[in-house]
Amino acid sequence: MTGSTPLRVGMVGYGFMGAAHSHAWRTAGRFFDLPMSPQLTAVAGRNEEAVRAAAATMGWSSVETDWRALVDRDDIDLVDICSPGDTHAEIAIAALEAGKHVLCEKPLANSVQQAESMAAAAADAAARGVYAMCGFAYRRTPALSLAKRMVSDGRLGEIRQVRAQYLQDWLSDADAPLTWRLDKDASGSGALGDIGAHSIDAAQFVTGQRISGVSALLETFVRKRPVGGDRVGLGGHGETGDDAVRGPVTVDDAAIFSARFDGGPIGVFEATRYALGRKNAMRLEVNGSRGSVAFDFEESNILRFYDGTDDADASGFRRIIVTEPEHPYVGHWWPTGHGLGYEHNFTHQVVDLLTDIGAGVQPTPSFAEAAGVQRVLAAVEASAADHSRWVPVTASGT
Ligand code: SOE
Repeated sequence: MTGSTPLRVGMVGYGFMGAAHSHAWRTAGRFFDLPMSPQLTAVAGRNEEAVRAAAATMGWSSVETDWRALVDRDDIDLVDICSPGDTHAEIAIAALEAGKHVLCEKPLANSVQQAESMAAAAADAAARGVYAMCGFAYRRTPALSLAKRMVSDGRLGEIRQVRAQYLQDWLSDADAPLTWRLDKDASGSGALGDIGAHSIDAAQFVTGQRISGVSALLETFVRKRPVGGDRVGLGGHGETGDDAVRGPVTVDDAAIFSARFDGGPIGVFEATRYALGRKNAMRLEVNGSRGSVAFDFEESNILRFYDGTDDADASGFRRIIVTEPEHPYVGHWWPTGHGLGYEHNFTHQVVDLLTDIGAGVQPTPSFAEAAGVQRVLAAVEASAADHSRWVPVTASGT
């Protein structure tokens, strides 16, 4: 039974991620037993008309047009940051100093320096029982959680190789409009930070190992895009007439890097928004001395498992349908065999966050762990800027 103590949430931002998080806050307590009962108390956004409309649609009780007013409110216990990356550090640090728990969308920040100041603020707050977590939601896909469990249980043996791809195609149209995700000042980086960060987190989460060095390539295929035009989902088709104004794309469109992990494995990573036909192919394959697992979010209820100890005449990848009560998170949802989708990861994220806050333990990934992902992102950028030079990922920045 979900506890009756209210947990009053204030969310900053109400775009795609805001909608996903709102759904999670509304849903978590209906399917899982939570220590507190989430209340959708306030949402903040700069455009009053738009934030009011979003509040009505997404179920928030009140609005603020300045995030500072939201952080200052006595009736907010947790601040959920769903705004672009350039806002994360200031909001998160102010909220933690004001004694509010924080959930912050990925990537944690736009630079290692910001990420480290956020991690320092989170460590101070944790000593006072106030917790911060970064939202790498794919960790909570049941199939990826199962993959982690299998690695931890030794089912794969010693991990040797990691293959991680995150493939989308919503920028393939060269006339798709310029949005904040294509502006380095707002987003920090392009495909690398937006989706490559998920792959980095998932690879480190599943293997339990940290990336210790990288060699990288970044590319921007379309350097100018229409400023105006119709936005559809993340992309759309911008204005293309003679008068159409184009602005510069200041981030990478695609990122490729090879990596070493601290326990010995090597890995290859690829992130792109130009892989025509790949819609949300967040893929991870891990090979060990005893077996392999392979995951593709386009078949998110499936985990492929190869057991290298099977008899040779009957060996092959097993297609585990991750819809059973024995699988992570799944038993709280539908009767056996019925699958889950994208939005469930965000619900699981809320469940894990509140469970840990209720128990007085640090939720994961902590800001310190997410700052580690930020250091990998920075190492990739440094390598790509210097002819793919090998760049170590240090504990204190690159
Ligand atoms: C856009 O590439 C995006 O919405 C990411 O920002 C999300 O983190 C990912 O879950 C889906 O794709």
